[in-house]
Amino acid sequence: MKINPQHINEFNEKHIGIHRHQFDFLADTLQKNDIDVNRLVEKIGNFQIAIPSWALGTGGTRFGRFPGGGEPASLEQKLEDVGLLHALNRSCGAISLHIPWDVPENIDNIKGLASELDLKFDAVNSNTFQDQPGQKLSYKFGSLCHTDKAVRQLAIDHNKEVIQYGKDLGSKAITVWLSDGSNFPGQQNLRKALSRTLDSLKDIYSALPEDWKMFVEYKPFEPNFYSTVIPDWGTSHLLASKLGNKAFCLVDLGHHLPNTNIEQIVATLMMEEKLGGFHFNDSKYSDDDLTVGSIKPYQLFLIFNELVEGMEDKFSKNPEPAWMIDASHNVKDPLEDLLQSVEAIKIAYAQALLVDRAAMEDAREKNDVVLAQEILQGVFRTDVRPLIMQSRLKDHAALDPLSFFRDYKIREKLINERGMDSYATGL
Ligand SMILES: [Mn+2]
Repeated sequence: MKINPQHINEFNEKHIGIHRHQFDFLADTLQKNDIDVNRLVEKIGNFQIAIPSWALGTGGTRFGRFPGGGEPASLEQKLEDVGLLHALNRSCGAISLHIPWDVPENIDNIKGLASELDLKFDAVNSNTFQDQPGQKLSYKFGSLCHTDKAVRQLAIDHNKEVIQYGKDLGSKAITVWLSDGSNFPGQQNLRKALSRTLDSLKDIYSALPEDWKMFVEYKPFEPNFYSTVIPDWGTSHLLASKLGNKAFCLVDLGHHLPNTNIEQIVATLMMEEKLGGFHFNDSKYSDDDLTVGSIKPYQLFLIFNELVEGMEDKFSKNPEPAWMIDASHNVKDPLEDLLQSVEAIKIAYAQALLVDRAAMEDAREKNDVVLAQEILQGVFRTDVRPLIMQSRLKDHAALDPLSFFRDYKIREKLINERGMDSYATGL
């Protein structure tokens, strides 16, 4: 199904009155503080977040799955769902594919559909954490780190194949996340496992086109519970540094132990010009894959504060990171969840843009701890939603995408079209 632009106009007409009132009040206040509101709104509108193909279906846990119907059953339908989101908020102009869940059968058709929906292809993702039907060798005891050279080669070849699919589609990066590790002490020679992983990554890296990037993701545990080969940002950074200047670290918010200072990791990686990609989600305990900003919105803001600080520093050579949501859970409508996630990201980004950097630095130079906190929290407590709505209004998106989704019964229409039993490939 497609969104009729006329319906968006009608919807916005209905809500424009209250929006104007709220926006004018905020814009007036900001302008009195010498903030260029038009520039701010433009920046917020330009910020695009890629949607992963696996977030479009209901997620599951090892205990079960409760799909709500109308899920995309093909790659074409996944693109259509991201197209729907993008039409609603004009902020999801890219999709991140996962091979082999999303192998394109006809590249030209897929590219044509993507351009029709105004979508780009973000980083492609390889999968060596599960065996595929008919696969001759198993990843049960690892992939790029495996003791058997033939298994390592299978995983290397798969990654090179993923790069080839990405080249055909116009992607510019590959994300490598490994589940490799061990469940029990003594199971794995930790030093050799890391060394073999580095060698395998070097082989994949050699197949990377000149204008591509490789993102090395890390995770402290799960599915392996004693050790993972790339457990933390330090190991990811070590590998990315040894691989070369096309390799970068990828920070996934859910891939940290509780209370890790993620904003500091972001700052460190940006200092080293090695922050390449970002996976947004939220969690209470670890890799919970909950809606971005649903549990720790202040942490999200503090992370964006460091990201914006790094991005606005004209001396920083860190490339603009690839932004992507990486979440998938059991109880919400996946499209509603993604709309909420994008909104939370935009709110944190907009707030970070509002931080008075000069005043912050001044407070820091004077060791005025109280003032530094006041500046940060003053921004965090500002309701910036009218700025985000204004950017959507300018971009012909829905003022309130979630309300539009419900008012126009989009899920019901998708269920009518695809049925209750359509199933999205993924976890
Ligand atoms: Mn991730």
